Amino acid sequence: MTNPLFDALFAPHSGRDTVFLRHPGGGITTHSDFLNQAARLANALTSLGVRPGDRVAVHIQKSAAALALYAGCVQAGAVFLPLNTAYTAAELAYFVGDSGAALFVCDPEEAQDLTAIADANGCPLQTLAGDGSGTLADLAALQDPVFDTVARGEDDLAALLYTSGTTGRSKGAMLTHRNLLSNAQSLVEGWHFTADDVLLHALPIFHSHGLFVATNVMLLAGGAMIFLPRFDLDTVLAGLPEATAMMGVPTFYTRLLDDPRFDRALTRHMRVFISGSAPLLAETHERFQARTGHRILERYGMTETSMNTSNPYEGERRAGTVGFALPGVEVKVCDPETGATLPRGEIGVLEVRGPNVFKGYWRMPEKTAEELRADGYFITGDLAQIDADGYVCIVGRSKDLIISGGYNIYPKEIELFLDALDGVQESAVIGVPHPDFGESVVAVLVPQPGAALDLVRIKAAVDRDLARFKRPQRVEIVESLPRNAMGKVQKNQLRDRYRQIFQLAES
Ligand code: MLC
Ligand code: AMP
Repeated sequence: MTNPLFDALFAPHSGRDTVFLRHPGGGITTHSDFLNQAARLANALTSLGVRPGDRVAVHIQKSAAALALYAGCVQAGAVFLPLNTAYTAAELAYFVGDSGAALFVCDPEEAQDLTAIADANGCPLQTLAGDGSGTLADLAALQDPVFDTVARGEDDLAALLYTSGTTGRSKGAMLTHRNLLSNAQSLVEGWHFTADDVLLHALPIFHSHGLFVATNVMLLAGGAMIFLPRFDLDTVLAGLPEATAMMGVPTFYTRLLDDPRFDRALTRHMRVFISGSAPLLAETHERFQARTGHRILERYGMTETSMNTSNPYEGERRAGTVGFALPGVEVKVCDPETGATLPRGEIGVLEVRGPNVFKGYWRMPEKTAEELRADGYFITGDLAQIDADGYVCIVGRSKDLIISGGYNIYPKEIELFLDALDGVQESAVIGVPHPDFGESVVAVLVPQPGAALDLVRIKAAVDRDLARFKRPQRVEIVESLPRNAMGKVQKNQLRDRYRQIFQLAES
């Protein structure tokens, strides 16, 4: 039977007693233990009625068990749908409903709160904890550690990853076996990963970066991962001597640079540091080299496309750029109005095409048609320029998006939420520079005439319904929003007005 992703990433490790995961505190997970657990979970999923093509929504802590569930879903032909652990119940209700999930797996501690969501969607709820306990784990323990891998085609879905949208409604990006496998193959080759590598993994595994870039690459290369539950500076510093490679968002690297223990001696043995998900300031790049002697390898990607471009492993890693298109990927810079390709050196919207580009948005054909052209080019919404040597440089965004610590926040979603609150006439949500997160969220509120805004109640509503990373870090109250002649809110003016507030607060 063929199952492209399982056959390439997981099946080759069956029966291998090599180390796959090293856990803080000394424990390990071998490849064969991992594969056995994946097969048990695949049997458990099947016994719960999960069929090929069904979505399995997963809201659990980062752990070996969570990765085994990913593998089990792929083996059973199901579509893995990981959800940010920071999401609130209100946010989760949308994803479970929209995806039509056949199974919802959550942490045992939140089962009570999430039962209503599962029931409302006619979807069974199972639990799986980071320590490998929970109802799904109990069921898996009774199963055979062998599973007859379900056959899938290259164009079948392997994962559904939700990404927010400029309209405020999250869209499920449909990722196929071909999308994920082709990207992992390009990255292993391009970044020279082998079975000798040990990747320091401190990213979350519900996003493309931690799951597909980091984990798929290491599975394909056959190496090991130091698997940390989150980015904790001390634990990362302690793990570095055992690692050969690290992947992270820019905040990881600025936090490391802020610590004097992070120096040349600690990093001398490292093979590569890779950054992405948000712009790495050229200044961070230079400071990193001055401190460690290493030049960070910056790459560029998206949920919808996995990775598109990368600086070269060999050759110049140019600060402030995201390098060249990966093999098989085409990139072009286009006029935002006409879509015509612009001459080299001009700034326009970046479009990408290749085996990495997703199949479309789940049950949203109109949205898909707006962003994915009939000729296969995906309109990224990022503004780019290609320099004389062919290096792609991301210079801004045409989409209204904030990236905080590598997490995407769509202002429209927060604005719709704030506008619906008592006493709020309208709102504008902007991103402004933040020394730790790169950008951070500011909400500018206009009260209804005669209303006095109750900021305590507003905060309580925000805290209840919005994931932490989306919550405005500052709320400003103004009489009116700046608008142009067409009535459009001038967010640039607001960004200029509040540009300094986190800088001033931190200093
Ligand atoms: C945590 N908080 C954040 C935040 N992360 N707030 C804004 N932005 C973030 N990114 C909240 C916490 O809940 C807490 O809230 C407060 O901020 C301080 O937390 P902290 O201890 O400083 O945060 P920490 O847990 O250390 O997390 C920071 C981080 C983490 C940068 C390590 O956010 C992270 O791992 N980011 C990686 C995101 C990622 O993987 N992105 C890839 C997307 S895929 P309170 O209320 O308690 O103060 C993609 C494609 C591609 O984009 O190209 O890769
Ligand atoms: P996401 O939707 O979470 O997958 O985020 C994708 C977005 O992150 C892209 O469209 C870019 O705006 C941004 N991004 C990812 N990598 C980089 C990078 N190296 N430099 C600048 N922006 C990046």
